Amino acid sequence: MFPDNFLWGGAIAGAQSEGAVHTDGKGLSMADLLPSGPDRFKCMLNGHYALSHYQPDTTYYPSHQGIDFYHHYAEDIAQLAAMGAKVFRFSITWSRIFPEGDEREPNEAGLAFYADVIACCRKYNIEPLVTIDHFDTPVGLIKKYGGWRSREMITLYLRLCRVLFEQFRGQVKYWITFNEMNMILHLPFVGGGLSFAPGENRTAISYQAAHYQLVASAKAVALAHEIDSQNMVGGMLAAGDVYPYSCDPDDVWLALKKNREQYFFSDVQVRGRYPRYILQSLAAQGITLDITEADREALRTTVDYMSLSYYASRCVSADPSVSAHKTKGNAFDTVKNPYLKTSEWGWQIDPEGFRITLNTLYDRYQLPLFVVENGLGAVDELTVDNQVHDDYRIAYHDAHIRAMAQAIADGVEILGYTVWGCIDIVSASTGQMSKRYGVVYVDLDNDGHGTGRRIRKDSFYWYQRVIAANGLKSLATPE
Ligand code: BGP
Repeated sequence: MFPDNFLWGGAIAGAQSEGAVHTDGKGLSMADLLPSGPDRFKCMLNGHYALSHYQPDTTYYPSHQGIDFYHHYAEDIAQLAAMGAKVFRFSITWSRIFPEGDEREPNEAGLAFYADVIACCRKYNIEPLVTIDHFDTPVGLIKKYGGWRSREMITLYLRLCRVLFEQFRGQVKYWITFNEMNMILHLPFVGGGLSFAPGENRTAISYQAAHYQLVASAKAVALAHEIDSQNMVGGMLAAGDVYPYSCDPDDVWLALKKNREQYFFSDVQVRGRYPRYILQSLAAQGITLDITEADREALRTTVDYMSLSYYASRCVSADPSVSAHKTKGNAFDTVKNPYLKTSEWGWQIDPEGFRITLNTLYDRYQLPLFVVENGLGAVDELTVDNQVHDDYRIAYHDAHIRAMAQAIADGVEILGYTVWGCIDIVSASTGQMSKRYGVVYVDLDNDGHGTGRRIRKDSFYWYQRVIAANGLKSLATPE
């Protein structure tokens, strides 16, 4: 069913967990500009607005405190060790290492923090899986260079990579260059620190920024291999196949185009060159990217594996009367699929879609996959005797692990599975703590109030059994 060395574990991101927003020399990151409440999405969509409305004295910014992982990492990793985790995915907050983003020398206190986190993982024989950039471009780089619209970002990103690869040589083997690189097309400020002036061509600037990230990612892979041949570097997609709403060829063609929008990123990272469909599509829009011969040479260094987040499949229709009925799914809109239920936040729940997506990606690349995000954001109730009976989350993961087992039986190679938000953290899209993903509850509310206590949910003990049985228990109903 699952390979003996299958890496079961959990995942978090720095900007959603660390807090310590100014501690030990850390600079501001894009995520620190996102308030909770109704203004959050407006800030995610408009970087100028986020920067001009940043009011830390009067507004609550969830990333500023997170779940204070910065001071609780030892306790939190011990929880994961008790659960039997084999791998722990976390991200480097860029502005903790380079506060403004373009310093020549790194902030030693920031490096020391991650050295402690990694040593803690190693102490428990937990494999660190490190995301180098997870939606937290330093504000200094946004203000000075316009984020990833500037080619200069490649040099600055590689300066960060070199420091990390050298500092953690032999202690970290698994790396991810950019979290959900395709997100830059949907949330350019979140994915690339991009803001746009009136009249600017957002598509052209977003694809140019994506190009710079693709070049930076490929150069990071080459650098990682040069510094330590044991390094395994992955790209990452916010994945989830897009279904045609009907067998109408117009729907099927639209679904193919929508899938290409996400697979463009993994096509370049796995095949080492631009697919013709994207060059034709950009040319048809009058867009010519700044791609040098040196860029093309750099892109020929390809990733060692492809990682993905999977929350749900999506659906498209060419019929406006059908496509008007939408629901949410991560940052993507989707036509509501009448065959699927949704979470309390409207995200569709489709374990079969997980099996389909894994097969599609593996058929496309014949490269090992790593599922680095999967989970259910849900409202959890803490009982008076400090229990969380999250059968709904157990059912979600049981169905998705079952689908992953089927994908492996179909022939798909999967390196591991890290449940998203393994410890309750701040939701990226809503800033809420109440949208909980964890198998460990954190006693904080949407305003950051609470004891911060960590409490194991029923799903913690269920997942512990799944890991101990290397997945076999996932096919059993929870005891
Ligand atoms: C992905 C991000 C994660 C995480 C996840 C869940 O896009 O990589 O950082 O946030 O979405 O989304 P949310 O936290 O908005 O519920």
